[in-house]
Amino acid sequence: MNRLKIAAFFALITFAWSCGGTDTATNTNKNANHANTNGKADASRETITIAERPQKIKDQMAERGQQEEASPVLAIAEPKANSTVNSSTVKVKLNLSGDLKGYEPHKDPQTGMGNHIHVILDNQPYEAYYNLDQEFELRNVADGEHTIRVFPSRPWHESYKNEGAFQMVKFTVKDGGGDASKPTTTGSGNTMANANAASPSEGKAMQPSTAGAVDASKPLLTYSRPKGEYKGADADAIMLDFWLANAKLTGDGGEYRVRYSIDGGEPKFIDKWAPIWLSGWQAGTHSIKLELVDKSGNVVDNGGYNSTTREITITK
Ligand SMILES: [Cu+2]
Repeated sequence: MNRLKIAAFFALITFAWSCGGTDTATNTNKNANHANTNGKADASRETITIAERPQKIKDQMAERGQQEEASPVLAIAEPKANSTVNSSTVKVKLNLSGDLKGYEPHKDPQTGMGNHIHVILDNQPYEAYYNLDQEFELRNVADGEHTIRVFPSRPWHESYKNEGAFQMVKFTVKDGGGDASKPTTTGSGNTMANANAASPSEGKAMQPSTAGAVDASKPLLTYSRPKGEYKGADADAIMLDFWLANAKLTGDGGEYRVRYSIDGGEPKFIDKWAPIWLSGWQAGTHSIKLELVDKSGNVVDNGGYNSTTREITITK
């Protein structure tokens, strides 16, 4: 009993000391740009905390009404599962069904926003697909095995999480003639994957783009957000969102946890499948690591997809 008390006492001291240390650091650097010379944020000098869903998003949800209750279901018509594509240009065709309640992918020309589908080649950052009537192409896809993952998203990039929303196919590009020195692009010319990029841009493509040994029936965490560049008020609270297949988190009655770490800082856990918003970001480049772990904290292996690190840029 005495031992326990002593241990508790020391734990308290350590806690108080570490809190004090954090406070001092925060106060000292309150108005400083915490990005160091290479533009990377320093985890020890920033305090990122969970924030409420921004009012702007709550307002948009209220405006959308019924659409929030939609259950959009996707099917990947092309590329066909386990097919071989003899071209470096891979056409993606999707069919949308389900209880849509007015949900329709569409980009508002005024705001540049709208419902859209997140399309993910291998474990690269997603590409937004707004108009399902228009073809969507992945160009310069390298020879080898690949995966495509898709799920419907809201204008603020929060995914729909209903049954059937998420789909994944494996396919192979063979003798496609892709140029490995050039990036993989979408039909609109956006970079999808670039194994040879000297530095990542827009949080995209840092790893060579090939599929891992992914098993569609095993627990699979799909990183979705954050992505790219955040400016001004958009950086006040940044959404972290993901898709979870074949796994339930502990808070949802399951046995898995989602672990995240910002800028290599202290790991935190998400135990309910829902987006979180994080505030306290400093200007500069930040890394976000997102992992699916078991109760003991071990990453659940599934072709390497269950541990993903992304970079985002914040401009104030
Ligand atoms: Cu999006």
